[in-house]
Amino acid sequence: MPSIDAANSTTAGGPVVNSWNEWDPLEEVIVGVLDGAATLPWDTALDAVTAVEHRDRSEEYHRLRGGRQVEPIHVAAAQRELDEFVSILEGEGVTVRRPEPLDHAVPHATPLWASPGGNCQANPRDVLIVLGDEILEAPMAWRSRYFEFLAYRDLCKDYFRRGAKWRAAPKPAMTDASYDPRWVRGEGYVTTEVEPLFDAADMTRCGRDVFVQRSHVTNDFGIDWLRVHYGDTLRFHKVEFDDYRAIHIDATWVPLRPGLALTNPDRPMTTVPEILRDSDWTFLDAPRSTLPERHPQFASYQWLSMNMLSLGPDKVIVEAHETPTIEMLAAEGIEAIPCPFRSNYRFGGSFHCATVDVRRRGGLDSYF
Ligand code: ABU
Repeated sequence: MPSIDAANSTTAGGPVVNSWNEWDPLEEVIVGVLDGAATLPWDTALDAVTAVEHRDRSEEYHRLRGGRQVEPIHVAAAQRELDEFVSILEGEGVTVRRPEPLDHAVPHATPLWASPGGNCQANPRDVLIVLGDEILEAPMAWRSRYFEFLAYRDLCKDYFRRGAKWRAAPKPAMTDASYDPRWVRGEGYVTTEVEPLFDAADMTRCGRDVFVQRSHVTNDFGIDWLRVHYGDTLRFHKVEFDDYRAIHIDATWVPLRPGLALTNPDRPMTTVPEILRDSDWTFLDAPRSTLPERHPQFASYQWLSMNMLSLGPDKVIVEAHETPTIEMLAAEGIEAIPCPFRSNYRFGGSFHCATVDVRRRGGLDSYF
């Protein structure tokens, strides 16, 4: 193993892990993989984030297929898109790293619970977040996602050996006490407060200020844990939105550069931190998606049009069919590189979900 001091450098001589916000120029990124993906098993936690429009159909599908390998026909189209996404990134000079695929189509269990299977490693954003020069593994909140961190362990070990800080939040017990049996759709959250829970994708970073969504997968205990562990450097602001199936902030509130964020017109912010009330930022409602309303998962996927990846403050990768979004970005002086990605939505997200920005060129700053 190389010594930490000997290896703590990039080609440019800076830190190997460095990312303070969502928009600084991107140098290195982890992109998820589809190999080993399984269909999520049905449980209360999945029910809570399922759109009411297709809840019954989803329950039937996940009860039947949950824990089994995703059908190859669904993987093939998504893989072509993912390959194109990677070649765009590499063409832009970004170093792309990939996780080690795990087989999720196997029973998952601890001494406290069992699940028919796992999920996938298509969405590293949910599991890992870079806060400055540190990689943090999120505790997660679903039993099906409990072991997903293992897919990223080789990468984390490599970054650590090369000088990065690496921390894992406490692994939750995820007993029945973590899920509210009296939870009712549209009223509160399915996760309780017995232990810290969060998915990394409920955070969005704006330098010293990090906004964290209280959602069905992130609880107040989890937000408190973040405040205690990073409070010397970062300020964590709890946000909530009018979204009965809230999970992850990256199709709801998307900062694009200092002073400009995209907002979701269907999900107004209901818990607004002081720092946003007095800010001079511009909040632009994202255009509606061009995804056809007849799409069987329209209610779940329509806002993935907002789930873009910034290559820099004036360049983003956007889903190729989203012309209104591309035009809106152009009007703001932001170049949108189009890439088809809709076949990847069934794995849970779009470009932001499918990545973790490991290194961006830039340092810690305050933008509010
Ligand atoms: N991370 C995916 C979020 C999807 C949504 O909020 O609609």
